[in-house]
Amino acid sequence: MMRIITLYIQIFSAFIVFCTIFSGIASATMIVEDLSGSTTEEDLVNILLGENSNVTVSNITVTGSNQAIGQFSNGESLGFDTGVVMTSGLVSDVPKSMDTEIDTNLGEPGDADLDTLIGGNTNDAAVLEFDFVPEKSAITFNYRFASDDFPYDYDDAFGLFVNGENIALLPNGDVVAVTTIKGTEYYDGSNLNNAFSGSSIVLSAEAAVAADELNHMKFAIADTGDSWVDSGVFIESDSFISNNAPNAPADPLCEGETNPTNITDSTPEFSWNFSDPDANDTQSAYQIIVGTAEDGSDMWDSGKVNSSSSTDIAYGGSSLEAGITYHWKVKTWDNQDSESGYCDDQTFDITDKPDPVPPQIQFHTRGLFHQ
Ligand SMILES: [Ca+2]
Ligand SMILES: [Ca+2]
Ligand SMILES: [Ca+2]
Ligand SMILES: [Ca+2]
Repeated sequence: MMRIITLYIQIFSAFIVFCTIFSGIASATMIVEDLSGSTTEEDLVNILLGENSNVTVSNITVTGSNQAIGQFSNGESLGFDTGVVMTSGLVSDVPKSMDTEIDTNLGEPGDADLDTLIGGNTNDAAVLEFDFVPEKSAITFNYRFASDDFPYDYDDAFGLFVNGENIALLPNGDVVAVTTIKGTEYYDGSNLNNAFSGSSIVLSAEAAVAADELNHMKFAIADTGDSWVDSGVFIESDSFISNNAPNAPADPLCEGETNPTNITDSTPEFSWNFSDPDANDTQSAYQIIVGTAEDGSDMWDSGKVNSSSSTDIAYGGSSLEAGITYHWKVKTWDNQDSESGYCDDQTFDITDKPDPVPPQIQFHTRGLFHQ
């Protein structure tokens, strides 16, 4: 009997520990601070830039309510802990529970660029813009669009205008808005520890810019159709960087040769030279595909392999046969995770293996030797 009571106590204790841990995770409330407090516009931009951004910023301006733009922390559920939050309502509403409908008419005007982008009439726009000089000719950063308007289809939208052109796009090329995200693979309806009923997946924006020259960046979010039921965007801290994608890999070789036709190795090795316009960048990953036709991957697709190696990468696909010309190519990622294009189409041929040396010749030779 005592053993059973002890067991019950152990189970109960474990349950308490579990509940404590679980409630600890669930109750890590997001912390926000809008521009009506001590957070400044410069603080927000510094949060986005981080240390190795290779970007210099000037002329920062905010349009809209100073309660609609701010910074956040404790954002782990989003996939990034800290960053900048902008909303068509109140930043102070964002940490509320998911089932709270956040719904503030700020009485602010919309944004003309967003009107054009979404083909509608926007209201309660929150806009952050600045000039910047990047060291390299490309920029990237990461964000999530979120909204309480997903159940209603009011097409609240987010735009990110670099030199006037919107670069906030879904992977399928659509603009970032309620109706373009809802029902797609880019929608995430899970509880991300904030008031919005749903969000996009983490999205990455990229743009070509003029290196060492003045460029202009404008983040804008707004309600569409009316001013009610708010939307927001979370932009990851330290994610705004200037970087060039690597060039296609140079000097692709198979078994140390260009397009060899006499390969006898059933797992031939590939090599290439990593190439990047940014002098000090290095390879962080590669992907090789091998097929029976140009651009094919029916024999082998290595997938993205996180590795700095670019020599002696052994073939790892289906069995190779003689008499077929195989096509292959490789692409790489740099240390800032930007992706190159594939190298030009390469080929190799497996040759019939030479016949094993017939035993009778050895015997004959030995016989001659003994004469
Ligand atoms: Ca909600
Ligand atoms: Ca709305
Ligand atoms: Ca609103
Ligand atoms: Ca680079």
